[in-house]
Amino acid sequence: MRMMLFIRRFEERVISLYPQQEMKTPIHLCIGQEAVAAGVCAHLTPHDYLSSTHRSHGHCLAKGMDPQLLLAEFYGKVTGCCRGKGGSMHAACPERGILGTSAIVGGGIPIGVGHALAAKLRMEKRLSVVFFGDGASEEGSFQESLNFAVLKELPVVFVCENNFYATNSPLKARQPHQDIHRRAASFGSPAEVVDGNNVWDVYRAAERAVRHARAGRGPYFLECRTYRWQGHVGPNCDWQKGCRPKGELLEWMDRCPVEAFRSTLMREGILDEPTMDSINREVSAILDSAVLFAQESTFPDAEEVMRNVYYMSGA
Ligand SMILES: Cc1ncc(C[n+]2csc(CCOP(=O)(O)OP(=O)(O)O)c2C)c(N)n1
Repeated sequence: MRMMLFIRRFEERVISLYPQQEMKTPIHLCIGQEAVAAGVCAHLTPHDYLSSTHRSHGHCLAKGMDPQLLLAEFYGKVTGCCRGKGGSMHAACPERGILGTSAIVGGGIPIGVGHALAAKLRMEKRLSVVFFGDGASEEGSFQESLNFAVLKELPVVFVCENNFYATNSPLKARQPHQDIHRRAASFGSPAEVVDGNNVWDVYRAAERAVRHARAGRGPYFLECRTYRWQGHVGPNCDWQKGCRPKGELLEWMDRCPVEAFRSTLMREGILDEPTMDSINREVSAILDSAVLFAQESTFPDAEEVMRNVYYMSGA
């Protein structure tokens, strides 16, 4: 509950601060999709690998990344996770197993499989979890990666966040059926579909997947059906531009993963208002100090441009 709320509040802060034009990065928000990040990452250790996409804030936070490092990166500051050079689409946090996220659609999938291969060859007990979208599942790298992971029995959990859109293109206009897990199963990987807005369902499915991969039985595929509330990129929603029907958005907003879990916990007497208030206050305080840290940090100096960057001199 706390992690889902944290991701939601983190992104709401970004929405409220973005118009000040101090953040030097495009942003792809995951509001509406929090249950997938929280439900899957609850099973991971800091040692496990995670790879992700242009829409990675939730995954990185749920994997334990410090929000200060992420926000400072958005502001282009030297204290950011990539010293201000990566922006929101290229978050990294090696000490939490996030070696780098990729804005190349489908690009993070083979990289995540590579992490799993390395872990297996080194006989390390660590998993690789790969988050990607429905759009990425249509890239050749998806097919090749799945095939290779199954063939080599690699410890990798593939998590497809099927939010039914790639930029503005709906899945139903791109594929004859919407069952991405069926395509994964055809490679011989166990594959299941879950309600990605139900954190408890995601949690239990991820538990099966992680147990399978940790036991050395090869990859496992999860298709989590969910929905993003904001537009593809930027702080605003996009239904007014005709990118998708308002009714569809409202239906999914009615199924808010954060609110659904909060009310279930309340109904079952596991959570009460005072506890919820104190979680809210705690989250707010962490975000206040992260924003302050990011805003007050300095910009990188000019020499930083070439530091840790691979380039060919004279080319
Ligand atoms: C190889 C490649 N092709 C196209 C793009 C442009 N692009 C950026 S995001 C995106 C859609 C991705 O959709 P999906 O994988 O479903 O992720 P979502 O944005 O829904 O989270 C596209 C086509 C890109 N970044 N990389």
